This record gives sequence, structure tokens and C-alpha cells, in this order.
Amino acid sequence: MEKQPSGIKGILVIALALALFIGFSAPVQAGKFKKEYKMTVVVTPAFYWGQGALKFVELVKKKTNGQINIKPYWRSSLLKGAQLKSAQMVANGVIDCAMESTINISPVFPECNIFSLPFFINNYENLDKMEYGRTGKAIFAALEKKGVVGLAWAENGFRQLTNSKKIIRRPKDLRGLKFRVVGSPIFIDIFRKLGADPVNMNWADAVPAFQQGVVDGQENPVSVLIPVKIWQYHKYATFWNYLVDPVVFYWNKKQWNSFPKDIQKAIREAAIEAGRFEKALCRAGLDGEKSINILKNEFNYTMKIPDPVKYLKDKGMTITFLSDQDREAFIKATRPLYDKWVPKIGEDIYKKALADMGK
Ligand code: X2X
Repeated sequence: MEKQPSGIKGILVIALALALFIGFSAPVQAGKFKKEYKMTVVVTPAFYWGQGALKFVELVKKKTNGQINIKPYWRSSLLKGAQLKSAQMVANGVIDCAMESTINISPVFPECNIFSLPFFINNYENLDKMEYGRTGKAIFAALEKKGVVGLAWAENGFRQLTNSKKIIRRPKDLRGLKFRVVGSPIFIDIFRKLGADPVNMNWADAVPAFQQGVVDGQENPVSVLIPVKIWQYHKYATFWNYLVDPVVFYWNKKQWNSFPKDIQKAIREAAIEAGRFEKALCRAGLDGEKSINILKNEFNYTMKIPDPVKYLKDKGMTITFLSDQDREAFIKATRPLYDKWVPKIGEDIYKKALADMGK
């Protein structure tokens, strides 16, 4: 017959069992960190941007010895597709962090429209000078003021125009064509100025709209054109580099400030490294050998599509590059928008950007 422990002995047995239970069931950091940190991302892992998000998750886990676990929620699912709400939701703590385009956070941070001024930045060199110069610093300061901490830059890329109707070389070619644009007002302004008919649409609704031919065209970087197989809907692309959307890793400020310094350092380093990887994916084949070599040498990664322009041509697309003269026509047509948008962005940021680019 089994004997029940009694008296002091019984208490000791129970205490021991309890100690073992607590010891085994709870890690050292019990209660310190959440089981899962939610991250919003507008695209999916089929995109370079999504690959960058996965890299960030992996590196954060590794660099914090498994203490910080981030779960990405794709297709802006935490926002029911409303990609323009990410900054607001991270700032108020409903979502912990994000890897989001400057376009999508521009309703909260108008400073980010500096990247959407038409024909302002034009090349990677200028973009890098801005991100790592005074402009980037000022933007991260603006983020902090409204409750989010910017961790590092990543990229979507210079945005190109595609459509199902015709070759576009001059502003007049856009006349009357219906383009899906992101719901950020500067895009509506640009396309109206060019005589086109822009329609605001979340990314979640955009691909069905291409499929059904509800719109004639759209604008996005090759990092989006390739995964959505844009050639299935649009035969024509104009590589006009008219503006760019960097991507930012950012975190709710209150929560960030509650993290120990070593955890902050680990997460920031993870964002910088994931950003460098993701940027190289987005630029591969568009900046000579530079990004392809970064991927090879630093990440032991062989780029599957080393020449995106050739890739799109092989898929049957007609790709148009602008002559200097055609480009001038676009610049002339869109320049009046600076009068409206520079004050909204802030003269200060605009001047910083010019100084960073050495203009
Ligand atoms: O909605 C878009 O076009 C996209 C995916 O590029 C952004 O999130 C800005």
C-alpha cells in the first residue's frame, strides 16, 4: 500500500515538486518578454521585402538567444489590408513592430513624402546619401516624436510604370489611362498632373484589379513586378525611376524603451543586417555587380534573377527607358507639385535632402 507523505516530510515533498515545476516550466526571463511580438508587413515572403522580414525574424531570434520572437503578419492582415494604418497602430501599441514602406507611413509622417517627390532622387547613390545623412536622421527623429523607434532602412525600390495599353514615353501618353496607385495623396496628385486617371487602392485589392482589368496600369518596383508576374496583365513597362520607396524597420517606442540595452542592441543589429540583405535583393542587377556581390560575399547567397530587366523582357514585356528629352518633359510636367508638397514635407527636410545629395 502506498504511504501518503505527512507532516514536515510532506511539506518538503510538495515544496520540492513546486520548485521543480516552476524551474522547468518557466525560462529564466519569465514574464520579462512577450511570447510573440507582432510585426505587420504588407507583402508576403514571395517578395524580396518579405524575405527581408523573415531574415529580421531569424536574426532577432538568434541575436537575443531566442528571447525575442517576432511573428510576421503578411498582407497587412492585422490591419484588414489597410496598409496606410501601420504607423498609427504601431505607435499606439496594438502592433509591436513593422517593416513598412515610407509611402505607407507617410499619412502619419508627412516627412516621408520626401522620397515621393517626382524626379527628385533619381538614383541609389542619392538615396543612400539621404538615408544615412541628415535626411534619414531627421526622419527617425520625427518617428520618435510620434511614438515609434526607427531601427534601420531597407527597400522596395525605384518605382516603374506598367500598363496593358501602350508604350509610355511622354506625359501625353498617360492621358486618360486608369492607374492603380497607393492611397497616399501625393500619388493622386502626380498622376492627375500627368493627365491620367488615378485610383486609390490597397495592395490587397490591387492584384485582383489587374487581373480583372479594372485598371489599365500601375506603378511599383521590379521587386514587386516580378513576384506578382506583372507580365500576365501588363505588356508595357516604362523604367522612369520617378520616385522611390525605402522600407523602414520600426518598433513601438514605449515597448522599445522597456527593453534592456543588450536586447535593443541585438534587435537593432538584426534590423541593420536584414536591411542590408534585403536592399541587395531589391537592387540586384540594377546597380551593376554591387548588390550581387554583397549577396554573394556577405550572405553566401546567389541571386536567382541577376538581371531583372532581361527577365521581364524574356517574359514578353516591352521595356522603355526614357531619353533625356522625354525625362525633361516629365520633370517639367510634375515640378509644379513641389510648390504644394515641399511645405507639407517641411522646408527643413527638403533642404537637408538637397544638402545630402550635394545639390
Ligand atoms: O502598395 C504598394 O504598391 C506597395 C506594395 O508597393 C506598397 O506597399 C507601397
